[in-house]
Amino acid sequence: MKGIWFTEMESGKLATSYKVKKILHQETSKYQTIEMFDTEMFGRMLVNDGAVMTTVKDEFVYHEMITLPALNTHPNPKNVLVIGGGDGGTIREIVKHPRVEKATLVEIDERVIEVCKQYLPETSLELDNPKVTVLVDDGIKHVQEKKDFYDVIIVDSTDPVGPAVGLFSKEFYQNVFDALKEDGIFAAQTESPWVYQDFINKIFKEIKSIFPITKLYTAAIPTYPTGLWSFTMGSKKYDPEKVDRTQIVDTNTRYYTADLHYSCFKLPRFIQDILE
Ligand code: AG3
Repeated sequence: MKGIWFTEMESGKLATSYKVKKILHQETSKYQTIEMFDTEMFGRMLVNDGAVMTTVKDEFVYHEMITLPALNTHPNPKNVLVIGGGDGGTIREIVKHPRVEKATLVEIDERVIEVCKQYLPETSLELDNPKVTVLVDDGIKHVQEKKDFYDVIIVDSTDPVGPAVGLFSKEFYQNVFDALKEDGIFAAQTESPWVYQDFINKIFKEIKSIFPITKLYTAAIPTYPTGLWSFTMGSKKYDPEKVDRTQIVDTNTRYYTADLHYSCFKLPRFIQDILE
């Protein structure tokens, strides 16, 4: 294949390649390698430690789906926390929501924020919004220190290897539970059901042992390995599938809709089986 290609390797077993128009940035931060490519198929692409984090063309799917099912399930999501997500896409969707008053981003790697402010204005544009506080800090520590504080917590992490491992542990989920108010909701990205069956089974059970209402949902994301992605929601009080339709706000989305709010929880049988 001619020209420059970037290949993401998944578990040493699957390779997905993208034709690169231009290498815009490459560095090694304190935590990881950070690369920005301009790709032919998906536009500018952020890659951390060799894994695609987000691209201009398909980022809306992930950022709408990691935030809006939880935000629209909560009747009053005033105070929202995002752990990870230094590109700002998750924050952008949150501040669009009319019931949100304050959003806090806790990102461990300052360089991700800076590189995205320079090369990904599409996702990072709301990081300077007056409703938003950006903290360069460890999200694990942050939730340990907060009690009964947030309405919604979104964990926008990378894969469960390297710096993000602690964001997929039972202790962490318990701290998230305690950092939420009595009717709080948590949502996290939980990887591909084609690759991470045992992992999804384990963390789903852990979250379920802590949160009274625990649900997995999926979205189709072309630039994450296998293209099918899962998210897990843990809720103390509100059931996302029983939300009154009038509570679902139309925030000018491109993937999420009120119908999809309910249908994303309807799982194919092989995914239901993973959760058993
Ligand atoms: N969230 C990354 C999800 C995991 C992608 N995994 C992979 N490509 N192997 C990135 C942050 C987006 N705001």
